[in-house]
Amino acid sequence: MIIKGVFGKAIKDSRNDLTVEVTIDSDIGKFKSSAPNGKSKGKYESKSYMKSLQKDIESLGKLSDYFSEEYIEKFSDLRRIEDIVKGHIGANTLFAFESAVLKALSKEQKKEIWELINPNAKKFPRFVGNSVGGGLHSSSLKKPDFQEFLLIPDSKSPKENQKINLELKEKLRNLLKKKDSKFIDKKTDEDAWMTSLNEKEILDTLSELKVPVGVDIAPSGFYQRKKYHYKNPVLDRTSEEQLIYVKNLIKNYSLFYIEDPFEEEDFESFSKLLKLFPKVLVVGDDLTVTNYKRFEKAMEMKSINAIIVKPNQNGSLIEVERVVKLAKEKGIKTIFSHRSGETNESILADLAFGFGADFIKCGITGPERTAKINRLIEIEKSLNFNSTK
Ligand code: 2PG
Ligand code: MG
Repeated sequence: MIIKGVFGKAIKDSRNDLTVEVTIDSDIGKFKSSAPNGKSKGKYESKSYMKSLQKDIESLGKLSDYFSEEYIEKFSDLRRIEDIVKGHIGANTLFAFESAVLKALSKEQKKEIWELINPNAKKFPRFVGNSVGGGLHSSSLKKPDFQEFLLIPDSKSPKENQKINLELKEKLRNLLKKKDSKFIDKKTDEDAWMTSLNEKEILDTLSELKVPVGVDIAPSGFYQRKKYHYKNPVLDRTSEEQLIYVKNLIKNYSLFYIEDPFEEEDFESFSKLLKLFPKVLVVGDDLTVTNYKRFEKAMEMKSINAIIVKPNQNGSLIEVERVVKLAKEKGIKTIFSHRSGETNESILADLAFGFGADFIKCGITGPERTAKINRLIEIEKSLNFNSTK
């Protein structure tokens, strides 16, 4: 496949913020893809745009001619594109560009996108569904300080996983209505329930659902000057106090999964927690930012046993592949994840399935979230269909 031209365009994401859409013109037609946008971003994430979205779009235009020299035929050829654009565009633009290239290859070779990564992929990721939210993702005045409360049903089937999550999320609406006098059916950025309850009250409620649960604390949004500043109720915690608090939550609520329990520099506290709870998933997101070097450091320090993989945190799908490879070598679970500002792009599902992700973190409802979920269900259907043929 030969790329004849590349064009960028600004489009709106689910939060109404601008994000980038990239179209490639190739010898077999036009293909486009878009990138999501984070709000609670890690300090060490790759820059979404080199200087600005507009400048990235201009840079793509200027580079357009260079790609026609390259014949692209497999996933690893993305590296040649990266060599050309390095230093000229940011992570969001690169991710959208590479996704569009994969779509073109998939069409040309009559293969699914996931097959370009691993034609023998079989395992479906288990769902980590965001059901209730707070922190930077909630516009409510009174809200939980933790960013996400996650439902993690134990099923190997995407269809079944989604059915369970939808039922549980509906049940949760009624439970929250009873407990939260301010509950008004409003949703967070990721289409999870907004509430004025605090994290303990929410975890009490979730325990009634009898399903494995997790939290994404995402404390980078409320950690300043060496303290965690809680607002609901108002209380400051030092790192030591945060560790004790998290320990108690894991014990009292039998948490299955805990993402970013500490701020993004604190590899040590992650290690202490993992040592105490080797069976709980201690997950790095802002800590590791899908970056190979940060991940290596987390490995040296024994800080995590699971890692969030957000392709646009890095931009390069070649680097994403390296991160996933390292995770597999080290027995670290991978969680492919959406961002809070999403588009209708569904490629995350193909990447998660192709790379053999253990989990996929996504919202449960809303068009941008269900685009990914439905794509996984579609892959499941196609494989079942082929195996019964
Ligand atoms: C997170 C993400 C996605 P954001 O912290 O895990 O849920 O949030 O996209 O805002 O960084
Ligand atoms: Mg996170």
